[in-house]
Amino acid sequence: KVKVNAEKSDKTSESSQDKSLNLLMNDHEFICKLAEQKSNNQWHQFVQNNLILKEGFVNKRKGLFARRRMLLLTTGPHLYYVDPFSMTLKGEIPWSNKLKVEPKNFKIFFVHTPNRTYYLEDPQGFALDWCQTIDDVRNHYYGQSDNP
Ligand code: 4IP
Repeated sequence: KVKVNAEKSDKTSESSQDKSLNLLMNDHEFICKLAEQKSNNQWHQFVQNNLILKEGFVNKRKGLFARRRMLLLTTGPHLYYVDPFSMTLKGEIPWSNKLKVEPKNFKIFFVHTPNRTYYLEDPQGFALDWCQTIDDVRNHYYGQSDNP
């Protein structure tokens, strides 16, 4: 079983906000959220029983073309991407302490990894939100020491 954090939070879980990241949860909250995800979230099948922290459609550009993908940021951490038409897992952006995000504008953001930069577009214009959340996850798992 995956545990996000041993720290206990006094906050009761307010599941209203989808956007803000709450990695500090106790075991009970974690188990409840995972159970809920398992029964209600169609993307659960792709995330190896990890908890989805943020999900959303993006256009992932490679070469000339962009492909529409469901991007799933989960505990682990992982960044999975799924083809929503064929409902198949297409890949994963490899995580390490070297992973860095860079917002270009409200729609476009880059995820830099040692071997590749992923060009992503959030057509709804929440690129900054993606960057912030990925950064939070990065700091949670790897600390802030590698930040310039
Ligand atoms: C594909 O282009 C898709 O963009 C793939 O993305 C991508 O793989 C391929 O790059 C790229 O050639 P076409 O669909 O136009 O052929 P996806 O896997 O999301 O479908 P990744 O996963 O690596 O971005 P290569 O170099 O990985 O094959």
